[in-house]
Amino acid sequence: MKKILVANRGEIALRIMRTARRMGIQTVAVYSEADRNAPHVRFADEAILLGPAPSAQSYLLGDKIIEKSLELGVDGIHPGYGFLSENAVFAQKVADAGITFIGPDPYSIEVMGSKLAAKEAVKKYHVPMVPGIEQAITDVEMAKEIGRRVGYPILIKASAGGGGKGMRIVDREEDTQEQMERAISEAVSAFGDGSVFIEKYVTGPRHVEIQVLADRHGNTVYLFERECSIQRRHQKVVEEAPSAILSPEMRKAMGEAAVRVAQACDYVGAGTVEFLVDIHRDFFFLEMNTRLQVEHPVTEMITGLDLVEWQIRVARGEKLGFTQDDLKIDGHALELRVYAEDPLNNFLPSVGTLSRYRLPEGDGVRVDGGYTEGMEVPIYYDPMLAKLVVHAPTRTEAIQKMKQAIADYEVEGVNTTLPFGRFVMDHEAFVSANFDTHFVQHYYTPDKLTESQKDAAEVAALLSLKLYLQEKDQLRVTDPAKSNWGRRAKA
Ligand code: MV4
Repeated sequence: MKKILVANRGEIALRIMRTARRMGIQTVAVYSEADRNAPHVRFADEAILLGPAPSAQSYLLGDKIIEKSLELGVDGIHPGYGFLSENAVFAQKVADAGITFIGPDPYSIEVMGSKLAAKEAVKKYHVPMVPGIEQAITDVEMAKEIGRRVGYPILIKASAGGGGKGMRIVDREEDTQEQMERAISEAVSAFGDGSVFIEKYVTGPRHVEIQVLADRHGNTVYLFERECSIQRRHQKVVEEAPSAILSPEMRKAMGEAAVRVAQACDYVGAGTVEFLVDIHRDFFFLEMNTRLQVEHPVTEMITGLDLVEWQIRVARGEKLGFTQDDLKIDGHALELRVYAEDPLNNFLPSVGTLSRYRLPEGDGVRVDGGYTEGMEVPIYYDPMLAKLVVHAPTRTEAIQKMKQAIADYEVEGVNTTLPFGRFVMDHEAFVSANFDTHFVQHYYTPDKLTESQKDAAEVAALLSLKLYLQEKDQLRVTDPAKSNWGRRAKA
């Protein structure tokens, strides 16, 4: 493989091209009119303008991307995440053009793109699944029958859905008909496919996913787990590896189940198997993501592997250079997604120009980003500025390192989720690892952020006062812990 085109933008396009260049492979960027001066375009050896800013007129133009690839002699296309990454038709067209798709085969993408086809495929592989049915259902009486069998609440899910789209909770039998009609009509308008199925609703679950890697020679390994429960409205905000709640036995059981899911769809490359973990620490297969995920860096930090390098090597037909027994977890990694969103205003996108933009650095600090000072945040795409990733020997040290990195991260011109990240790092439930997917819902309100900012400001004020008094050697210093106005700062 001599030349790779990256069919993506922003931080992930840059991150993929960096590895390609290190491997001595030429890089081709694609871009929209809004991204003319973007770092991923500047970094690439060659770049192709696709069209106007909206994705449908640029980054989603699969045929145009293939046509340009053929003109430039591209021999591999990496889709990144989002856009065309889980489009089986695109993957097939790339292959038909004689170009290597750096990802799984179209068959794997197609099977895992349908929740029902996925359940059907993994059924014979002894993978735990949530009690429910594995067929599309339209009959309300049958739905009620299943509800009685598994117990309410139940969850109606769209087969074509994913990432939380097209789900409806049913608390009582009498609501079944109404919710089912809604679920079907939502699925039809969102996906053009009204197939829905039913699962028992798992309350207070954690979201734990397993990274897998497979070659074309029958070798599949798991690269341990990522804990992704800190999310809001199905948008992950903080991820970590390993999960603080998995025992070595559970890690092995989940890892081996994930490998079987991969084998069930003849998977090749890097993929992620999502599980729900309930309060009894039982785990259930949810779905498989057939792409490189946003949060892959935490896995890279604890395994020492470059996942993009292995995607490329496997796509070239190489064997995995290691076995499961060679893999060990080294330390603990955390990732904070830094979005240009306002955590004080319902996380609304915060557009503007990065009038000041300075990144934290240091040992065990990694920033995967696609922005520099002076750049504007475009409204057309995901507003993620960067992923702030830290790696330390223990979870406690990783949290400390993340707090310092957040403090060192300077952004002016747009609001970001950095203060929200500090709120998470400071929260007792996060520190004690006692949380589930409802963390944000349960604990976060905008006033918590202003409170903790005020607390921090008060502590700082007290410290500087104390230093001032000490230096001046005036009076006898009152112990701030005993004074009235110090009490709030300590709370
Ligand atoms: C569930 C569930 C509870 N019970 N399925 C949401 C995204 C999609 N991948 C599946 N999701 C869920 N499926 C059953 N039977 C709760 C969720 C869920 C969730 C899952 C992972 C991460 C965050 C979540 C937030 C809300 C609900």
